[in-house]
Amino acid sequence: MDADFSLSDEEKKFFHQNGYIGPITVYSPDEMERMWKTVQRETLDRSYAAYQDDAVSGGTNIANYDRHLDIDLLAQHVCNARIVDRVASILGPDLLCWRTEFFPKYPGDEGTDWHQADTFANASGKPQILWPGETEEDFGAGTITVWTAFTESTRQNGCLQIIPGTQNKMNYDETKQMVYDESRINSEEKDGVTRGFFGYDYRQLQIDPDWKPNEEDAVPLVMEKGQCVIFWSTLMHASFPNTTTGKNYRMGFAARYVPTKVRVYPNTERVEEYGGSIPLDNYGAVLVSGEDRYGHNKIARETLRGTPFMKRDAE
Ligand SMILES: O=C(O)CCC(=O)C(=O)O
Repeated sequence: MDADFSLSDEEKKFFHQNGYIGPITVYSPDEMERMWKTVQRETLDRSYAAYQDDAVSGGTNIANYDRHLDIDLLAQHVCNARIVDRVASILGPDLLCWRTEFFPKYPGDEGTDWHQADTFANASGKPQILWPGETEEDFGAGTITVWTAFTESTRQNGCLQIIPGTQNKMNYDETKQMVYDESRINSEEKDGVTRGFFGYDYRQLQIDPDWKPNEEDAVPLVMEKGQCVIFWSTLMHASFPNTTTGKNYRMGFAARYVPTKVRVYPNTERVEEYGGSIPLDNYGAVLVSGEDRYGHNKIARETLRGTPFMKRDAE
């Protein structure tokens, strides 16, 4: 029988209290280094990317969404049993990976603003996921994010930070509008730290404009290359700036999961955010485990190069 990487009862308890679990080793550092070298080279070839250059208007990080739909090693990564079994222990066996994103921090890059994401309407102004019963006005669940360190992630090069236990109360209202301004990038100090949200200021979504995150309770997630952390997107999270010089960049790869009952990109043909815009014609959510008994979402059974996604079989 295949190895089972489900969370133990103790780990589930920790997760439910704290909203995260990790770091967890998915790959050895050597394995990760080899994999990242190949993936990095393959990202340069966009001939099969879901969002073609001529369609990705605006030159922003929206262009690095969903490369698991065309790069085999990333397709394998989102279906990796060490990840999927653990996420299934939280969300149940019928699971979709609905989005992936690279999060680079190069030397000199700002940290990421403190934030929580629920429907991911935060930048686009339109909910990207809705759980059963949720509407565009009334929601409250989020996604499970699995953030894997493709390179070593240290305080100096911009590791993630989280505030444990904050996942059940939103401090931000995603129906408010943030204003995109590219000139903001790397130029704003917040409480003595250079931070931003990829051209937005996340504070614009605060429910109480005078509220501040309790940074005294923040935990830095220092990770070896090949380790991941699993957290609710509604957990308060941020990252440090990369204050190193030279070549010490950190590369995070976030894979986002929801149960099949969730509607992904409801009534949406184009996603517009981060100064860019992508059409969803080539988009599909990936069934990484179990069955889709709902039929709410377009499912990608194979990558855009024709490689089947290796779903984890449900018992
Ligand atoms: O890597 C970062 O700095 C931010 C990541 C993040 O916000 C996320 O994965 O949801």
